[in-house]
Amino acid sequence: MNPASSRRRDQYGTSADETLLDQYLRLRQHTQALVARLNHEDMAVHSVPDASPIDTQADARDTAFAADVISGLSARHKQLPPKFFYDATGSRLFEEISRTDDYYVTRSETALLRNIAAELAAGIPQGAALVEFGSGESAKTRLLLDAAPQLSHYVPIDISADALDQASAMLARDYPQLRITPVVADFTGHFQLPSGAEGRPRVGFFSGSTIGNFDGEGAVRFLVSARQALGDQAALLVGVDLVKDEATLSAAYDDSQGVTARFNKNLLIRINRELGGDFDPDAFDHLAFWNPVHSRMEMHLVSRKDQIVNAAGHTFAFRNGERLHTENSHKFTIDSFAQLAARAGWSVADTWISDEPRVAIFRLEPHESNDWSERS
Ligand code: AVI
Repeated sequence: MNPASSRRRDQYGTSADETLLDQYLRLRQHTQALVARLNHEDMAVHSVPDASPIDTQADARDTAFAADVISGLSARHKQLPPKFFYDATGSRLFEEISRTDDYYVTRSETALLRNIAAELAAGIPQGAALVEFGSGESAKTRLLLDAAPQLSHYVPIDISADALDQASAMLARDYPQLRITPVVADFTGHFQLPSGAEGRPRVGFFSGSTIGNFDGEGAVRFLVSARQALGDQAALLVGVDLVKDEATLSAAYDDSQGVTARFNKNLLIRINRELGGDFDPDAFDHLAFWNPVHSRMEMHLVSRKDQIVNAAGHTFAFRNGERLHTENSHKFTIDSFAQLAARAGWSVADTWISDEPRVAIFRLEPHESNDWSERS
């Protein structure tokens, strides 16, 4: 019997696992009931360019966070979805990462976007809506907005209300002719666009290699949802990180200034604050490594000792050296990404590649045949 499971039995007896499962299932049921009550109008945020985005799903998201923490920390291989990195501090730390010398992804992609902005803009129809998934501080968006004044609507979608709030206010000031309709939503689940984006051509924008944070099935699900939300006449611009040498990748996910380590540990601080946890972030080490089998960088938090941690009303045992898996960041080849897109009903219409360290931007268009939904 391993020490973690014996400790858990000592404290809770055999029924502890059942209790955990019961509580998790109850929480899940509660979350599903909350989400089920939301209708199309609730999911959309009505256009108020210079006001804070309306967040109608906050309760459901809080409950989902607790449920995911309980199930993720109870699993045999402890894990948490990376979407929970992005509270206000996490979003700020991510912006800080993207300014480090080691994290090339943002720098390479921004330079590429700047070079090809006119070409991208030439493919955007008059009066189109730009729909951005995971917009953050919308820094790269400005390159598109500047190059494509024919855009009439901008729909930034982000899980972080704080980031969305600030970015929308700044954009409303700088692009007064643009109708901005921010949406606070978890776009890894089902989402619908606000009514302002209906009846006009739509261009999706999913930059920053965020698609790499999904697993294969999650990426296909997202691309299918985007395909449904954007419609048949849409285009989708996707920024993707490419497979490259291990040293460059490892430095990017364990930067010499330690910002990525703080970003990773901030997840524990968020659990402490929002779910009454008592994690000691100093009792965990940041770990990042290349997994060639799955073509991805992985991030983990490694327990520095045997320890018991409380969070979300539950108790979790960590063994010395035990890992909590916090993020996968998949890296693609041109072919592997085209294959992924095809599974979701998209064809690659154009590909642009940056200077070293190389990232790519794909312009996707719906397959001509209409049978894409059956393949999802
Ligand atoms: C947001 N996402 C694409 C980043 C990535 O590269 O996977 C998040 C990140 N994790 C560590 N550094 C940056």
